Amino acid sequence: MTIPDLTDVHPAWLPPEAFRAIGSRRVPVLGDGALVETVREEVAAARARFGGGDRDGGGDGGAAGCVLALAGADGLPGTARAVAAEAGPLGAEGYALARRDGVTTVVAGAPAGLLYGLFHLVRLGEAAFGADRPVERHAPAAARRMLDHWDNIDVHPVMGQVERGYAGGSLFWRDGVLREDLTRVRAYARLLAATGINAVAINNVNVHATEARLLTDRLDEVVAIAAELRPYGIRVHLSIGFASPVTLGGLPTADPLDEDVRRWWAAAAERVYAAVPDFGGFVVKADSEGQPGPFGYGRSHAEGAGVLAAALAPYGGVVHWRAFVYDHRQDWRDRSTDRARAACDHFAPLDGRFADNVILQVKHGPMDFQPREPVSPVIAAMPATKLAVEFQVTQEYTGQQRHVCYLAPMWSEILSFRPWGEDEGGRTVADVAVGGGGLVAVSNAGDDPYWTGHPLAQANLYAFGRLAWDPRLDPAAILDEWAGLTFPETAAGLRGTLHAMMDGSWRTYERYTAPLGVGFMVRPGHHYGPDVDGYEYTPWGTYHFADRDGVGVDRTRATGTGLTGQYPRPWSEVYESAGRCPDELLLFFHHVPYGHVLRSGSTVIQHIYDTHFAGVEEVVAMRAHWDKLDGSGLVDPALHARVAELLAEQQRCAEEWRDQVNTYFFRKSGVPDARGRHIY
Ligand code: GCW
Repeated sequence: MTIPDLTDVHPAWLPPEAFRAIGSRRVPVLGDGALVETVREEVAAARARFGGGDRDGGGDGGAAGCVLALAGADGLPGTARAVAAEAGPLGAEGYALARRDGVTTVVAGAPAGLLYGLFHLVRLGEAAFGADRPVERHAPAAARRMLDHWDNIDVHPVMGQVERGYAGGSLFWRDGVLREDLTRVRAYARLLAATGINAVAINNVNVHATEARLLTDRLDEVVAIAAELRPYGIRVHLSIGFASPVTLGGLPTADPLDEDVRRWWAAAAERVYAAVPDFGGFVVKADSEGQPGPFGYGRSHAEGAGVLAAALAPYGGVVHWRAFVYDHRQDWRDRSTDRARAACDHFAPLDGRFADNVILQVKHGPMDFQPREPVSPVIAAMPATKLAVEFQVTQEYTGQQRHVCYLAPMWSEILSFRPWGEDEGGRTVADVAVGGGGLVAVSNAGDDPYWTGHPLAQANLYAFGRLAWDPRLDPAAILDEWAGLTFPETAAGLRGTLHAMMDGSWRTYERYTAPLGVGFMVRPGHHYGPDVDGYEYTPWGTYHFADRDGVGVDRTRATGTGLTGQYPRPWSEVYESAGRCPDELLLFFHHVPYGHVLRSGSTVIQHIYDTHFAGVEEVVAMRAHWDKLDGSGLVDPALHARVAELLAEQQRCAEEWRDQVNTYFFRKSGVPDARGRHIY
């Protein structure tokens, strides 16, 4: 194995410099196993660059040295033995870190833990080699920390190479074929491992004809990608088409209860595991936005998932079954259908009926990755089912990687939300996910030289991995970590600017786009920029119902669609009441007059005006912060130029949002801005 060293691609959070502290020391690596080998090679590459070993010699790592070891390794030095004994069992992925008598020790119970321990040392840098440190234990909260790629093999006529991808092409495929050189995939795996990610689904959940064949005659491509991800502890998962027994197998049906169908899936899984023994499992989008599913055969989603689960079970594989099921051919005139209710209506009755190796993958909100939604009611409704919570790192609805929008504060808020209030021991969304199927997110990476299009969007990818490892981490602290690694020589000078620009950027984005949780108002299809009525009379179920008197969706039990009744107390009561509902979700749950007074004291209409003016001003301030860095030497000029150009677009787009939203509501309501600002 060679450590990928790409010169034409931005190194993101693993620039060579980040390895200086390790590379300038002698660091014995003790233990066996493929991932220990990766650690050994990482250390060797760092030493080759920074000349370690000539300075601090000695079996224990020398006076200022370091030991990385498996707890049971032969020849474990005394200090490491003591640290291991003190740390106790560390699990499959945990590690312990200590510094005493001038030696920094990382011990792990298993090879994956040693890899994560190495990257922890990278994060600490010189700080790992200073004063003594007592034994600290680290282990991931969730066992599976996964990224989904919505990559296509063939360039889709509408969605392109990567559906909702804003960072160039796919890292895996180009124009219908697997890339010949997969070095970047290896480098990607390395970046992900440094954040704690351990599973990647490589293809789009909308499985088209070519991509379906990854399961059968294109399996060698899965083998090749798995080989690049494996050295960094990442398992490959595959999105499959539910109708594959028909489309690939030539069977007359894909009915999950049909014996031939069961046999077909079992044989398919057997072939996959023969080729990829550590294969993770299947991801399935069924009966959703045109994808086939069990409904087509009169079967439930538990039965549909069951046939796949049975096929994977002998090998320890899992099914990620997506809960994103709703009627996308709704009649906008039909006021009784509510897309936000759909997932809970479909899935809650199935609680307890899914096989053990099925994970129900639930989008964090009841609609669709909007910048502001309540937490999905499914999360509290299925105590007997393993749930994974799904986030969208790719910024489909949050500025498409042209806008700075640091999403960790949103994810963190969701993860710490208590669906039962103080009941149920005050359990949080993170507790549900961690105790169930873990966390999953749609990746924002592509073949762009900065990986994520917008260089600052790298922070979102980094932060997702870190939050999946530990959902309690503070988003601002994650930003510091990311900045420290990404800009190792200048982070101290950059931190203030990055915090000023990024900490509040999600709320800034929320301010200049759709107000008070109402959502959408985006241009149909590509979803970039404003179009207040763009989806209002479409079949997609995403409406705001603005008229001359008011705006918002009545989802109360009293007079609306009854979504509030899908939540347990206290939220079923809080959301039901326009007076108690948090302002930021008011229009998600209520249709109110423009003069309705918010909890903040402002009226709805004045809030719309104020936040839209403020949102643009905040973007202007962001630009001023960034402009000050020009010529400062703190960031590479090319990176500076790329961000500067994107900030100009962000401002243009934010102004467009402001002017369209304000004008629209001024014309509807006839209420002037109390502060007399210009509305068109
Ligand atoms: O937000 C919507 C996107 C679709 C996507 C879908 C999903 C992959 O607009 O592009 O399809 O969500 O999550 O399945």
